[in-house]
Amino acid sequence: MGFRFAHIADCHIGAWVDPRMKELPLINFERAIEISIERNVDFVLISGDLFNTALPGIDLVTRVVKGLKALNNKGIRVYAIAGSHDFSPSGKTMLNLLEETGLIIMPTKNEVENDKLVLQYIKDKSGAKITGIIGRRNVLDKAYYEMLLRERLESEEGFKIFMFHNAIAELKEKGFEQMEALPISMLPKNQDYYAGGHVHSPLCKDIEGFGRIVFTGPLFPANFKELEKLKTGSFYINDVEGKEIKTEKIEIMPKNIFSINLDCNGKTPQEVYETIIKEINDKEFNETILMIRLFGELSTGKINDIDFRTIFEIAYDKSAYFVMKNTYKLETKKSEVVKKETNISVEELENQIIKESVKENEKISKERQIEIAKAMLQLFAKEKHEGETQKDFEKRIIEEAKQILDYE
Ligand SMILES: [Mn+2]
Repeated sequence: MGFRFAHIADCHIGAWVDPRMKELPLINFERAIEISIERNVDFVLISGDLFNTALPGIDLVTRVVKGLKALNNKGIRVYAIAGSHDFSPSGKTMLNLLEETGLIIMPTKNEVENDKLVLQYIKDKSGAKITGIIGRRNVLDKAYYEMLLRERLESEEGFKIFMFHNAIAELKEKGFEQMEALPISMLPKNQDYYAGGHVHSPLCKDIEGFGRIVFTGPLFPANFKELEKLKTGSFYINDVEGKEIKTEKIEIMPKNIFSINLDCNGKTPQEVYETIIKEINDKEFNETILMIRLFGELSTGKINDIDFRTIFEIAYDKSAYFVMKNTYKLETKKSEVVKKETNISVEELENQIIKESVKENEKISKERQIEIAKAMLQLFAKEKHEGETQKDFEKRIIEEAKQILDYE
């Protein structure tokens, strides 16, 4: 008598800002649920980062609840742990609310006995035993692993699943060198399935003495770089017979992707513009996300001299679903200013760029220019209040801008 379960992680619902992109992680979440129901899974695991933030918008929560309810109606259990993203600094998470409603079960209940963290397995109706440790930002969860009474989990009988949300040092792939990670020795040994989250790259590996370790990859890529690299969202479905697990990766992507990767070294903004136009002119972009990445050093002019507005207009006329550009690695000829150091905070970087950009001016002192620039940056980061109309919001921002500029 076997059973089947789905393993999902890193849905990052709410990660994209634009409404059209924001919709895609939701579509993939709903699709993963649909597939899980079609495939008659006994239960679903969600290994952290269901939401991108601790307090996601009501519309997002509603859609997620609807999906969970569909599973519930079919008698499919959902086991979820919180990840580094769906946790506020004070330890609050929307998952607590979902648990209260009975839509999810959090298999992370624990006790501290003689300074040791004791976890209990929850026994699912299928017979699987499930436990886990939540993920925290900045690997704060490492402390839990340090306290963990591993022997208790290692000696338990039956088919055991350990859910976690952290990277494993020995399994880090290229490109993840910077990511903090736990040494594998901190995990309890002798589990059948390690349902991982946190690493946004799919991986399935059997490790001697441990068991099958699976990272699902994001259910929908959470940013430009991930979308460019992975081109799809993914999750896993597992068939279990005794101690045998058949693991199947499922890829889901609601849109096509078309990438333009252009070396702009020695090109003028006009030449860059013309090259992109040539690339897109003979194409249609139905249901396609157009991704434009520019890199290298322009021979003249500024990045903003590239006529992106027309490029975007043409692409949307060719019915692109969404167009995005990335000029992070594009430099202008004289831009010592933007030779970014990676180890400084955003604020420090802003201050540095502002300082290097202000020029001597008869009317306004350098200090005053810096003060204005900083105040303006803060002002433009402000968001609309709950219930405030666009018009009132604009008025408020303009008024505050006038105050900053001392403008009557
Ligand atoms: Mn994540």
